[in-house]
Amino acid sequence: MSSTSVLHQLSSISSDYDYLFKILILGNSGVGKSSILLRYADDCFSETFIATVGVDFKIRTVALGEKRLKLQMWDTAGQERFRTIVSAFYRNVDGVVIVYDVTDAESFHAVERWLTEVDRYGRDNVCKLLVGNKADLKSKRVITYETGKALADKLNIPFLETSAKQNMNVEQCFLSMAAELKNNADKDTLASIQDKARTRLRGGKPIEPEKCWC
Ligand SMILES: Nc1nc2c(ncn2[C@@H]2O[C@H](COP(=O)(O)OP(=O)(O)OP(=O)(O)O)[C@@H](O)[C@H]2O)c(=O)[nH]1
Ligand SMILES: [Mg+2]
Repeated sequence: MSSTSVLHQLSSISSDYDYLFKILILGNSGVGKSSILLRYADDCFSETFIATVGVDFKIRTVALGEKRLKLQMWDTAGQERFRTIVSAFYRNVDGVVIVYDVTDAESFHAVERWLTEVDRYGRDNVCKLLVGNKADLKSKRVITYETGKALADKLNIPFLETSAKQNMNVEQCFLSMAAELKNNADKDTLASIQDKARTRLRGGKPIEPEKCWC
């Protein structure tokens, strides 16, 4: 997050938002990444599966307290043949949502591989969220809530189950990510102000942070 988030905030001055965050949605093909985004951005759902080609994105601005957060959400193709193209989009990402399908064990086992890609191509301190989608398909479920939660706990990342079809937890998914991104950006801004204050020298001695700003 660090400097980029600070820059985001600076560049947003006098624009229609206070924060701008880039969020990448990752996971195997067919887990419902596009459906989750379509539900969140346009409140629609389609049973027809049209695999994403490369990447696509949607924007939504949300209010959090008195601040406006502009979320730039990148929907990626899960198919193997797009892996190289997609990896180019990890750079400068603030948050990633890793999605698996609760009816598809292979998509669940692929979660750690997606996270390895994030670590390899993304920057440090990317916010992460694990999502088990298609929770409405109760009779076809093979990954229990507890199994998903245990993996998230092991990886030390938050976890949600969603249904794009039934509009369950979809809003929550992006709102919780947005809240965490804002928290981190605020911490970064504070740390950067304090750093600047500490490095200003007067008579060879560092000035206490509060004295720099009076
Ligand atoms: N029952 C149910 N079906 C879903 C849900 N979400 C998505 N689907 C279906 O799953 C299929 C795949 O959904 P997509 O959103 O296109 O999957 P994707 O992850 O974007 O796939 P790629 O673009 O190939 O990476 C579609 O037929 C959707 O209708 C859900 O929550 N419940
Ligand atoms: Mg898609």
